[in-house]
Amino acid sequence: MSIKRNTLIISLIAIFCLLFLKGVPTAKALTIDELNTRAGQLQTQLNQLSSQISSLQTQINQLKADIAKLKTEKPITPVVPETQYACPDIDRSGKLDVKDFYVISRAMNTCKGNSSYNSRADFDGDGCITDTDYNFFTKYYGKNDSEIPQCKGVTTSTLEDMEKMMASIAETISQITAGVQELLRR
Ligand SMILES: [Ca+2]
Repeated sequence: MSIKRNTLIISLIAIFCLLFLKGVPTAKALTIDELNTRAGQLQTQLNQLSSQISSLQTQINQLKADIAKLKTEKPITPVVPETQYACPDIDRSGKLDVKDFYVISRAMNTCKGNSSYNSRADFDGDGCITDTDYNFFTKYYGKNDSEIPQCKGVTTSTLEDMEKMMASIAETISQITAGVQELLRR
């Protein structure tokens, strides 16, 4: 009785399994042509990806080069139009003369931080006294401030300035005199 029962149960399970398997759709086998088409599509996608990767690699290399360049180069300062240059009459005497020439000559090829740098000779304000400043200076050399657009509205030395300068010179002379007297006492 028990064996018959078991056999019945196993048979039922087997029937269910067969029915179930029959109901599951099996993957349809692809034809050679379909496989070829799919392989072609994959190849195209692969080529596109390779192209994109290559393009990205180029951009990354360019960025790396730009970063390396920025690290080695001096900070980029915006180019100031000549109309915004400072008045080249360095000592504000009212004329571009040999005294101004002397000042810019001494400061040539120096930058901020250098003891010979003179901000008054840095007409374009880029932090260095370069050929740009010198060429601008020579363009107006010998002219009066009234003929130089960049000097319009710039006050020339006043009597007050002269007095200050004289006072400064007098102070320096008295310091030197004191120093000499100190040396003579020893
Ligand atoms: Ca400059």
